[in-house]
Amino acid sequence: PTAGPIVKPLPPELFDVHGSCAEMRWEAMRGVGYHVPADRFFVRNHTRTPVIDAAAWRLELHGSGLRAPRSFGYRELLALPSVTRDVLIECAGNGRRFFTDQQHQEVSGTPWRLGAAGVARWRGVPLAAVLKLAGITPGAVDVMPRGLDPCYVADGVDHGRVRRPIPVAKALDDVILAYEMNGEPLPPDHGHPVRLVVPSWIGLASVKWVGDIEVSAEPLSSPWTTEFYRMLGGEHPPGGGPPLTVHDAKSAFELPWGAVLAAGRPHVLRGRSWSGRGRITSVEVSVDGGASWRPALLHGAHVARAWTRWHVTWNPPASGSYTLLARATDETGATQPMESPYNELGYLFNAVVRCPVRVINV
Ligand code: MTE
Ligand code: MO
Repeated sequence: PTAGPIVKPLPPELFDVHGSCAEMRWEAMRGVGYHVPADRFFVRNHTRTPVIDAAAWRLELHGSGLRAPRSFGYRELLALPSVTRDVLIECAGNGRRFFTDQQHQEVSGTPWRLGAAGVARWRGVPLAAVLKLAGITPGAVDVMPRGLDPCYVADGVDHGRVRRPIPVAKALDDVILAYEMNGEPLPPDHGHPVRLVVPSWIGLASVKWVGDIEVSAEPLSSPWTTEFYRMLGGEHPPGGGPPLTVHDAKSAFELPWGAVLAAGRPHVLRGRSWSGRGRITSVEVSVDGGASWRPALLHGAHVARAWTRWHVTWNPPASGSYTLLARATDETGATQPMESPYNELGYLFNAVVRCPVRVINV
């Protein structure tokens, strides 16, 4: 047990706290490199961070899609061949607040701005390797990891431990059972001792504090595929759209919300863009609320599964209020729209965000 739902310190200049979750303030990325340091990475907890003894921990694999049950200890996992990859994790609700603030639509859930996303360098064992060692059968269809954090109770209903099936094709593709974040053992808040990292998919798929994995020859479901994390209401089919998988392109400036800048001198506006659908191919910035756009300079554009950094230079001509916009296009040709489709739970907001800036004479 810990004092609060999150273990690490949450200084107000780095985080906005929403109940058991903490959002990164984007100005925290100014002067920081490509990766978000663990002490600045956003935290999305359904309940609270459990503190788990790695030496006593085991990962249990079981179910009708395995020849026999099999378990792995922490040391055993660390002794297997590892991979190290830069992967972005983003909450499906990132940007939710803009359904309300920009589109005047009522949605429920954590009111994130854009700070529920981050890239870290994850090291671990490919889930495919562990599934093969465990004797996954050709008939396996779904793989369901489950966390060791407390059961999730909402409105008096106990939904059990956080868990959600991944189709076997994705599980065997690029999923990692990660035990290191940015070269250090996973910190408690990010899944110590071991978590899944499921590239390009909504953050929920990346189950933290994983304790067991069910491998099944029958399709699996959980409240996280039947009730939550699907598009409900608005133009969506009755009962909701399919369970959410990949996230669309988004962009953020490395500025405080409501930044104040000096007039009459050039400013380098930096930001980052990402998409679960592939590489970012271009980013455009508007400093006049969308009347005109100009290309941002991308820094090393060829990154899948993570983000692309960019900048433009802006010399604000006069004092006053400005709205800065950034919109990215990914390799599928999809560009961030000016409006995001409404859904009651406020998932997958990916419209262009109107970023307020005040320019003053100094
Ligand atoms: N795993 C468990 N066991 N419990 C959780 O509450 N939250 C999920 C996912 N994995 C969660 C979990 C959600 S919704 C997100 S967005 C990511 O973890 C956030 O990962 P982070 O807290 O490391 O940023
Ligand atoms: Mo999430």
